[in-house]
Amino acid sequence: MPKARIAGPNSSALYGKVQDFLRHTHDAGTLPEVVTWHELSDPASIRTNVARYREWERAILGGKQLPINLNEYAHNYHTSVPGQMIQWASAIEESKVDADIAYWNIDGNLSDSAVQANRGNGQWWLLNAYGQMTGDTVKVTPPRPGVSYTLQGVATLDKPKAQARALFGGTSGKAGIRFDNVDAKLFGPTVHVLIQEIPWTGQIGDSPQPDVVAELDLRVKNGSLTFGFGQALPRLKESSAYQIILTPGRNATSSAAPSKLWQAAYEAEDAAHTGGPWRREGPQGSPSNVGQYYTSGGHNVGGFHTGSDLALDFKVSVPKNGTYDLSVFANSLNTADAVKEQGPTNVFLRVDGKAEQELRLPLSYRWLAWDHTDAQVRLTKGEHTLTLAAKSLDGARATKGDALVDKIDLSLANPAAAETIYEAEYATLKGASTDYTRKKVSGPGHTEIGKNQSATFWVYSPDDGESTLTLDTLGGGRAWLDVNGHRLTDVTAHTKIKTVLSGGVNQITVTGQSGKLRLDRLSVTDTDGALKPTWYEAESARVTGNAKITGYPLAGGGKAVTDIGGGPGNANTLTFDVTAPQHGTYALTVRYSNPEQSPASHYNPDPLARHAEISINGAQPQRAWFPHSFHAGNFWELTIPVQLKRGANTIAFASHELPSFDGDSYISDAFPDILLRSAYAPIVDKIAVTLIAK
Ligand SMILES: [Ca+2]
Ligand SMILES: [Ca+2]
Repeated sequence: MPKARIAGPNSSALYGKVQDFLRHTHDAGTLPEVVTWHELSDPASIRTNVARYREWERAILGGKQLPINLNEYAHNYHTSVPGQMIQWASAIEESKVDADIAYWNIDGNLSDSAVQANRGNGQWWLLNAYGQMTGDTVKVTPPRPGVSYTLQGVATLDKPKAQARALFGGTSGKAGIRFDNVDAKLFGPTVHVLIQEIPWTGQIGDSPQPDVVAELDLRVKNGSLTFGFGQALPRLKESSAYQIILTPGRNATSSAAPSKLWQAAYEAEDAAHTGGPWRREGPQGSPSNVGQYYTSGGHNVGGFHTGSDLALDFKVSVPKNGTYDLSVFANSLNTADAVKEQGPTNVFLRVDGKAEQELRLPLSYRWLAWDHTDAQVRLTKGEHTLTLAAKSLDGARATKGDALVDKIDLSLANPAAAETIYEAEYATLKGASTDYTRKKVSGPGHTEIGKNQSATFWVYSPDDGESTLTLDTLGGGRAWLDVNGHRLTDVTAHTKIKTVLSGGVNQITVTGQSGKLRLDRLSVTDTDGALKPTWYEAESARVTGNAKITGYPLAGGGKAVTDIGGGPGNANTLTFDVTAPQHGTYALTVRYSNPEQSPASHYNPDPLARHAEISINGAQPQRAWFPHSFHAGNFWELTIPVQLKRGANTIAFASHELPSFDGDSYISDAFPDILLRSAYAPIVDKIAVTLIAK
């Protein structure tokens, strides 16, 4: 490999011996091109260790500086938590090094960023916001420079784009954020401000797009702008990260309403309880126990177990009548004896001893890796008791499994924010430019998109299904609209289109065709009724070979199809006969489960993705990957676009072990006793076929 890029010494910490390594490789002419070590420490240590290494480099290499890559950083206490990860990002950015999050848990999830099928947690959205910072970094002065587990941040100024951005977090309560030397020539006397929160949604809990905290215009005073959290703005949360975007405000309008009218969190460990067993567990992850997972309030409650009669009573107080969103942060180990049989552990939710609902608490690959189960409760203004119980009110039903509860989040969505606004001037721009000179635009301005230039939006959908996309333009050109790589329509003037989005994260791109399209914004509303899915149960489809129908309580119709796939050349398939009203592109939504899991290594649990070869009308199959769902009886949805013809079509699922890189050897021949690649498609409950857009 004559052009291989060499990195080293890749030690588990920055040992003093790295000086000997530098001396030797310098003298021998074998210096690596990139110097690497792990920072399995704390954010502040990055700053001091990089400075220490640069001292050695100055002494040994003279003027020469090697790029540094810290190729493992952060622990279970930090990963997934925006308020923690921003502190690492701040130290990495300030030290001007590259770094990679350590792989402590499952593979294929971008080091604890991706969750379920096609979804992201708070860390995913933090990294997405960080990745959208452009221009130059500017100096950030935190209240306690270089001290871990305090308020830290990263800030940038992009002059051609006329945007400044700051990402910060790591503390709770009151804090002031001040921007100094705000360039009057660039921003004008009035600056437009968007403030967002990126909350923690659990290690493996789905997160929507960042919440809007406020959108406003502010006059610059003596070159500065100040934001008072815990004063005019809400108090900071230790587990959240925050973003402030500044743009010129001369012609701005504030179109985005705050996402939530009210919110509060209640710790399970503080809730009253009756029955049992009841266990208050912790302290869990903390700065002195970084190997353990981050847990809200440091503690959780155990005891929702088969045979238990535990009930937790949360006393809540709400400001007005309404339908509130409730998130129960909970966890159970998928391989635990009590959990294995049923999958998700069921508990009963009550409001003031009434209005009972059954909830399914989430599964995980390890105890304490939190996720959330969501529900809605109707509450009148004032105090209420929300109860989580192991027994139903009539005593006829009971918890089966074993689950831990960390906290509940209660919030009231703002009806004015039902439409999510993505301003084009904040989008990821390729070649396109921002403009703030037009009056009566949404937000501070618009984006000009010329031929082959683009603006990309990262759009959240709560589920796989219909949304309405509205593009507001000021004319001037023509562009293509692509959703998840699929070309939907072209855009000139105001464009409204209903389309199927994937549950979780969607990439929506507007690419210039001709002229210069002035794009103001994209707005997205979760709608239904126009693009109706047609569902087909797998147990009613055709199975061949060893593929068979198996009973699962949470499957549609109580049944799903297993054992699709197997050895090379197998004929174990599942084929649906579907009818399409017209020729075109359809969203194929697969409700599936995937229980494929290798025994854990010394610390990595090893769930495996499964793949299906999906053939439409007998054509060359397209391959789709289905992440592990922690249990055969735990079903998720995943959507892929397919082409169907008018009338009768077949959609066939097959699978087999994929060969190694050489194209013809199989890892199962080399290691017959260790499961390394799945030979199976997921367990298929049912599929939906929906016209992709209208
Ligand atoms: Ca807790
Ligand atoms: Ca705009």
